[in-house]
Amino acid sequence: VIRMSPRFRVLFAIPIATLGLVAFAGPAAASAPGAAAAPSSVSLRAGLNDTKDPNIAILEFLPSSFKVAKGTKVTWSFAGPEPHSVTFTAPGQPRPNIVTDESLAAPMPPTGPYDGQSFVNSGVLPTGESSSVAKFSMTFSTPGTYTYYCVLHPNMDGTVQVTDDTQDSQKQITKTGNSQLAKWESEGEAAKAKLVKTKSKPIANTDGSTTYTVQMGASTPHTDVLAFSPTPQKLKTGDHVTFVNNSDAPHTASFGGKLVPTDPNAANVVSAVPGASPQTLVASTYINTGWLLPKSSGLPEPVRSFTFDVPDAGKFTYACVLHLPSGMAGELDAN
Ligand SMILES: [Cu+2]
Repeated sequence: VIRMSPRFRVLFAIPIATLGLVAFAGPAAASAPGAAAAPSSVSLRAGLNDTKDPNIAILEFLPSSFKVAKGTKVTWSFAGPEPHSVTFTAPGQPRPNIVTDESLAAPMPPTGPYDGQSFVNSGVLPTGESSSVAKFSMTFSTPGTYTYYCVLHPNMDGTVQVTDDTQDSQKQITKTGNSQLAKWESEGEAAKAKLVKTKSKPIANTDGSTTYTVQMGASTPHTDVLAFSPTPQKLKTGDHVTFVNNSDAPHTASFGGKLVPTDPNAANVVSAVPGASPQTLVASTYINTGWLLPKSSGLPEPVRSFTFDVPDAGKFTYACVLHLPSGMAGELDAN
């Protein structure tokens, strides 16, 4: 046993105490054992369209859930073209839907770090025909689990888990988001392949004309296919084409080429123009189904359908105003 004299103990004590003070006051003290150093910001995607086929909109946050430490800035990017929102409701508040509340298109950002007690909304992004990626950021102040959703796609929801000090790395968030994206893209591509093979079901009428059916889009649990099923090949003067919405999204079939409005919420897009089904097509005239609501609305098929009579030979182009940015359009060629 080596005994130190009282004088030596004092000499040793000074540097150790000094080191201890430095360590306590320095940045090392912030890392408790086992806690990863918290990055100050993370980002993820709020849906996007399939990079190989813009007709396929992925209706999921990528990833659908992640974990952050309080104080971390979270940024959602909206590449579109199908728009989405990041929307948090206050405790007990029902989820408002843009079909019944148009004001949800506008942003209502948090006034400071978010504690889960108020309504917060990114608004619908990206806006207009902008091709740039829109962003929305917020910081969480209070540990807990917060769910959020998209006001346009009520089944599209995500979860943020806020902790005191642990969180997923940006690398983990990106990796999980990418693997979910690949899965949902395959799901959407299979549904698109099926939609483009859908026959137009010709029905022979007693007057010698034929009525064909065109399906408006298709839906899977995680995607919307924003395309029409193939238009009839043998369409003749006097025939009829019935558009029917059996998908989970609202759609329109709007004829008139450049006369078709681009704002989905315009009164002459929401309502049928010039009136209820059936309507006779007139070249270079705006004729619109109005919003045909999704199958999930519970409305019977005739209410989700609209018939056009084809009076003349010619080409009649049509588009869905709600999904123009995703390329939802078609053409009737009558002989
Ligand atoms: Cu549509």
